[in-house]
Order: sequence, then structure tokens, then C-alpha cells
Amino acid sequence: MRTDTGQVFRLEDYRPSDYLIPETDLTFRLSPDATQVTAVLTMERREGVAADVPLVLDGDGLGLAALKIDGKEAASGAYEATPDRLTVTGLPATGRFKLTIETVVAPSRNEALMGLYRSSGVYCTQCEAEGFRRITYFLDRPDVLSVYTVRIEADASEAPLLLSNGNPVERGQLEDGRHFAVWHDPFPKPSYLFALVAGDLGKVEDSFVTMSGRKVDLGIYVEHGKEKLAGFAMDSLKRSMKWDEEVFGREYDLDVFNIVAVSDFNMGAMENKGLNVFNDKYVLADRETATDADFANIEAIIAHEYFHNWTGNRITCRDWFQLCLKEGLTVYRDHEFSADQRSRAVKRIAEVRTLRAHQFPEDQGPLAHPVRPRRYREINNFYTATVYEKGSEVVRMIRTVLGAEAFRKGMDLYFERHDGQAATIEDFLKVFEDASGQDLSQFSLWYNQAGTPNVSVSSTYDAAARELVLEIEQSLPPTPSESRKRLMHIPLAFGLVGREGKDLSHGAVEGATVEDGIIHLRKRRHTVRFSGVSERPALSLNRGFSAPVTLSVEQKQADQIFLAGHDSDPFSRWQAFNTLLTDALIDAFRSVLGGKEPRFAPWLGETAGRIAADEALEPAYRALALALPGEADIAREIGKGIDPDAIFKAREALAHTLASANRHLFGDLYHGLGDNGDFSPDAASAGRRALRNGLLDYLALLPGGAKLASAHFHGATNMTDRAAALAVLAQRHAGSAEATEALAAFERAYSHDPLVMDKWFQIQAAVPGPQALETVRALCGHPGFSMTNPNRLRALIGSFSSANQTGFHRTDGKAYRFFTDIVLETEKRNPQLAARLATGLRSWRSLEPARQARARAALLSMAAAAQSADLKDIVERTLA
Ligand code: B3K
Ligand code: ZN
Repeated sequence: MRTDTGQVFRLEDYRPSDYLIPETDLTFRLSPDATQVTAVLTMERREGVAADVPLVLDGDGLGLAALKIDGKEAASGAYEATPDRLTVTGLPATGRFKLTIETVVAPSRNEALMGLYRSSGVYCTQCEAEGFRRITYFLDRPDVLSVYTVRIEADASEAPLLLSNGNPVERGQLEDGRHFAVWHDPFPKPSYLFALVAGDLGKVEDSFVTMSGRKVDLGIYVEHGKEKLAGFAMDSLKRSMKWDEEVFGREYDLDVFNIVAVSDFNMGAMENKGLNVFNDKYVLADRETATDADFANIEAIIAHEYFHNWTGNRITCRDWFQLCLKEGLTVYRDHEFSADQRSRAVKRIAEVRTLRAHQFPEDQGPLAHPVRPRRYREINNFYTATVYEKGSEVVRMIRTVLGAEAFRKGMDLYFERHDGQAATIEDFLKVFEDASGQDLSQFSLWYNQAGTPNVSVSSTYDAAARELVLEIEQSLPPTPSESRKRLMHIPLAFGLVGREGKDLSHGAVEGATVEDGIIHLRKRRHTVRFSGVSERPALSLNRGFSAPVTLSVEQKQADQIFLAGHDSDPFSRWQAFNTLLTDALIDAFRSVLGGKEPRFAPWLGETAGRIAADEALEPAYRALALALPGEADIAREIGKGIDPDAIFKAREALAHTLASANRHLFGDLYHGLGDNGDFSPDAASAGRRALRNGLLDYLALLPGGAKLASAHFHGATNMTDRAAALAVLAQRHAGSAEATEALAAFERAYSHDPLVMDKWFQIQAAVPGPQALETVRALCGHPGFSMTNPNRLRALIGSFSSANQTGFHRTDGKAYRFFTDIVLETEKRNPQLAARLATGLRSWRSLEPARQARARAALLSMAAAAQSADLKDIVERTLA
């Protein structure tokens, strides 16, 4: 494990490297315990750098076996090698030179899953962010671009398949049953995009003809026998390639594109040039094993990694502070892709829910950082919802501010101007300024300032003058190390909804720039006067979630209810009902705290019923509207003094109220949506399943609910319905005969399939209540569980800490202590994963005092025991 040095990296300290590596030739002689790596680096000194400036290469846990300069053994005084650095002096004074570096690494003992490691007998690599330095000494930074040629030698029976980046050049036999392959990637790339895979895998083949008529061979490699599960991923890949040509004019550039699925992977997938490596969870799917959510994730992640070929690989990042340059932009691109492939409205609601669930707590807690951070201790801890999801929202806002046409012009300019470069956010903003003539300097605060802005709005309407006045104010709460904030440019999309449900027109506007349905906020306060407004409108604000802000609008409840039924913007219509539900839940929470039974106004049930039965709305949309805000969502809206048990009671009470009020309607709809046995993963079919399963969740609360869910479970003809029913049984009818029997049946049916068993772990980890700790502890001993596989740990421990508010935050703090032990145990093998798990405690300060004290004690003990930069960084920032 790389122990913490406490070193902090700062954006303002960036300077270019003294040396360049135009060419990199690598030879791997693979063996599990001692792989020999020979790197021949063609190097040169950057212009203007003095000849006596030493070359300092990065390493991480390396040992140097040999070093040559221009083919000659380096004199012992000419270099110094430590595990994390190779310093070479006395290099040729002018011109290019070749450095030959030999290292030996042990993939079989690499449990951190960074660098070269083995997953189920397959050699694979993960180099982003700083894994390449675990393979050989290198200038392991994204602004050093090199053309790679890679030769792989391995035992032919153990590893018949030998893959690397770029195009295949040569292959052949060697002595002793070994063979080799050579790959060449003509596109200069940073080391983090290097990849190698070698093993015995099955292949799914296809091809794609690009817009200029070039044929690209596509391959997806999976465990033998799983080929039939890769069809959806292949189809998603081809659709992504086509879409990027049509929407962004981007064509693929190599002769081959390969994807490999591995079962031990720290994250979702990795965009290595021409050789994407995937967590198998995001490749393998069929109706029997994957839910609709899995299908949607596969489609999105296949697209995301493919889109990186242009946004990330052809144009990469100058330094890791610019991570959002590739990640935020690529998330934006994959969101747009999914919106085009599926339902735009449903997709947008799902995106906003994800942003609020993951990014808002980050922005509002101790780990808050700008979309482009200015400092880090461990870069792997900055692959965050802020960099990714808020980063995507910022790109979306650029499009909103510029309009579709200027945005596309700016993107074209970006590709033209920066192809082959390592760029910055300044470069990115500049192309949009140049394409549109607009000044984006105030807008750039979205990249540089942390925290979620609040926008508050009140209104008055003067019927005689036909004038509507909006008082709008932005405020920016302080975040760690940024106490004073500057005012932002917030594009607020709006509509003035009239009695007929149509948007009212208006005349001249004073007090803010208002264009194409957007109010541009740039000052702290705006008094915006709309003339020529024919009646008092209901205010529909932040339509389509045009800006990632929290919004409070002083508005009559009747107007909110009206918007929930009539807003022509589907996102805002969903939002209107969701806000009503949230407000009702917060009131109910306060009642529970005050020892009273929560009560709900009858119109809530009526509105829910109307939405459920509205045939004009897509089923997927109705399912989203009917889904109550989660316990964590409610906690976030309440903000502090959180008692998860009281939130749980409030939410249960509302669920019962809505179910009882609509028992017949929900029952009829549920039966009307009955499964006819056909299956297609398309969005419309998935939407009908989502609605049916959402209704089941309500109906399960009524008498006979367990029986109904049990029938649903046993009658299911796909994993979506089966897993949904299992969750309803396990979580709503915990301990019932039906639940126990269904859990056992599921385990019997899928014990051979780890990815499906993850759902079984996940569902049980989320069963509410204090007994969950014992369940989770016991499941840690289940033969299907493994402390070394990231998917298993995330399914059981990650779900327990993030999806089980009452169980994880039990009052005695025992779950926190258990969690601390697991995190520290994980840290020994895989510090990156441990750090990621530890973020499960980031919202500890919002808890009520007793739980807060126990969470703090757990964090303090984690801080005292942590060894790695990864975990120390997270825990210390969480406590600060
Ligand atoms: N770029 C990778 C993430 C790498 C994470 C390193 N800790 C996957 C992606 O965002 O596409
Ligand atoms: Zn990415």
C-alpha cells in the first residue's frame, strides 16, 4: 500500500515536464508472480531546459532490475532508484535518447486492482489515474503524450488472447508453449490510457462501418459461456458509434475497438484507447439475470467509455485538476445519448434524482469541492459526483446559455483546435466564447466555486396593470475552505402557466436579461417586471432543471397542485408533485418527533391517483412521479437534526395513506399491466414494468400484500419483476413466510451467478431496522460473499451504509463500528475502494446529536488507524 506522505497537490503549481517521451515501446513477459516489463522510452529534453536538469520518473512500489541509456548499462552514479522514483542524471546534452528500464511486477499479488493485476486468471490493467507507475517508471502525468508499441508474451494455453491499445501488428509462436502479439497505437496518448489484457476469454464479434466508409472490427470479450450475455452491450456500442457521428460529427479512428469484461474492478469501466476494460456488471445482461436498470446502465456506460475516445483520449486533460474536462463533458454526452435513445423527460428526471442523491450531499457536506478542484492529496478521491454529474450540468448550462447552434459550433471548434492536446477548462470555455461572441467569465465560476446555490423567488401580480413582478435572490452557502462566494450566472428556465394550463405570453421585461424562456440571473437580487401578463400565473421555475440549484418559491399550494397536473414542462410537472410530497413528509417527520401521528391532506392521495391513471403520461413517468422521495432525500431536505427512525415512520405513513386512498385504482392498474411473458429491454417496455412494480410496492402494504408480492415473485418472467418483488417482500414483509421462502428460492436459483447474488445481498442489506446489522454481519460469512471483490463489497456494505438509513444509523452506534472494521480491513488490500466506502459517513453532521457523537467516534477511530493516502484523505476531510 502506498502510505500517506501528506503531500498536497495544487493547481497553481502546474508546470510542464522537463522531458518528453515521444515514443514508448513496452515488452511484457507475462507470468503471475514475476512479469518482466521492459520499457524503451524515446525521450527528449523540452526546449529551454538545461542539460543538467535531472530526469525524475514516477514509480509506485517498483524495483529497478536494469537501466540503460542509449543501449549502454547506466553507471551506478548516474541514477537513483527508490520504489516511488527513478532519478537519472548525466543524460546526453542534446537530441533524443533512449532509456531502457526493466522492472518486475507480480500481478497475482496485486489486490489494489491498480496497475497490472489478475482477475479470475485474466491479466488486466487499470492505469487511471496513477496506476501506470505501478508497472514501470514513467512520466505518469496526463500531459505527457506518447506513441505506444506494445509486445506481449505469454503462455499460449493460459493466455491465448493478447490485447493492447491501437491496432494489431504481428503475432507468432515462441518456444516453450509461449506466444506473442504486437500492438501499435498511432495516436499519442497519456500513460493513464494504456491497457493490456491477456487470458482465455470468449469473444463476441461484430463490425461497424464509419461515416467515411471505414470498417471497424468490434470485439467484446467475456468469460467463456457468457457470450450470449454480451449482445445488448454490442448493440449499445454500435448505437453509440452511430450517434456520435450524427450528433457530434465524431468518427472512430482505429481499425479495431475491443471491450473486455472482468469481474474484479474498482469502478464501472475504463476508456483505454481502443481497449475499454469493463466491470462485467456493465456488460453482461439478459432478461433472466439483469434488471431494466442494469440494461440502462450498460447502455449508458458503454456509450460513456466509447464517447471518451474523443472527449478524453483524442483531447485529454493537462493535469488531474482538469478531470471534469473529460468526465463532465462525457457524462453530458452519455446523458444526451440516453435521452435520444429512450424518453428525454424520464431520463432528465432520473438524472436530477441522481444528482440530488449523490452530488447535493457532497456539495453540502465536508467533502465539497469545485467541479474543478484546486487541491488534492489523492486524486482517486476526486472521481466524484461533483466532477462527473455537476460537471455534466455545467456543460448542459453552456448549451442553455449559448443555444444549440452556437454550442455545436463551439464543440466543433474544440475538436478542431485541441485534437491531440492535453487541454484545460480555460481552453474549453474559450471555444464557446469564440463561437458565440459571449463573455463566459462569470459563468466560469461554475467550475471554480463549490456549493449548491440557493435561489429564492417571490411574486406579485397586479391585475389592473397586467404586470407580474418576481423578486429573485441568489445566495451561496459557504463550503470548506471557501467562506466568501462570488455571484454566479444562473440560467433559470421558466414558464408562466395560465388557468388553461398553457404558458402565458408576456410583453417587455425589465430587471434581468430574459431570452427564449430563460431568466439570466447575474446579481444577488433581481426585481424582474413582466408586462402584458393577462392573468395571475402559476410559476413554473427552473424548468428542465436548467441550473443545479436549490429553489424556494413562495407560491400557493393550490398553484403547486395545479402545476403537478398541468405544467407543460414534464420535468417541472414531476417536480411540482415531488415537492408536494416532500413538504408533506417533512411535516409528518415533525409530527413524529412531536409524538403525534402524521396526517396527510386527502388531495395528496387524489393527485397520486390522477397521475397513476393518466394515460396521456408515459408509464415510466408515472412510476417516477409515484415513487416517494427516499429516506435520504427527505433527510437532505430537512438538513439537520436527522432522526432516521422518525423519517422512516413518516414515509411509511404516507405510503400507507396513498395506498389505502387508491386501493381499487392501483389494483386495477396493476392487473391491467400484467406480464404477458414477452420481454424487450426497450424503454417503453421497461416503463410498463416500472409502473407495475411501483404499484406493487403500494399494494403490498394493504391486506393480502405479502401474498400478492409472492405471486408476483413466482410468476416473474424476468429479473426486473423478480428482484422488485423480492425487495418488496424482504423489506415490507420482513420475516414473513413469503419473504423467507422467496429469499431462499432466489438463493437456490442464482447461487452460481455472483452478479445476480449481488442483488440478493443488496436487498437484504437494505431491510430497515436495527436487526439489519446482524443480517449483514451474517451475510459477510456467506459463501457467495468475498471481501476482495469490489462488486460484492459494494452490494453488501455499500448498500447497508447508503440505502439503509434506520439500520446503519442505529442509535447504539454498533453499525458504525462494524463499518469501520470493514473499511479498515478493505484498506489493507484496496485503499481506493476503502476510501470510496468511507464516504458513506460523509453526512454525519446532519444527524441528531446522539448519533452524531457515535458517528464521529467511529470516524476518529478510522482516522487513527488509516494508513493510506486514499482513506486518510477522506476521513480527515470528513472530520474537519
Ligand atoms: N475514467 C474512468 C474512471 C477512472 C477512475 C480512476 N480512479 C472511467 C470513466 O469515467 O469513464
Ligand atoms: Zn468517464
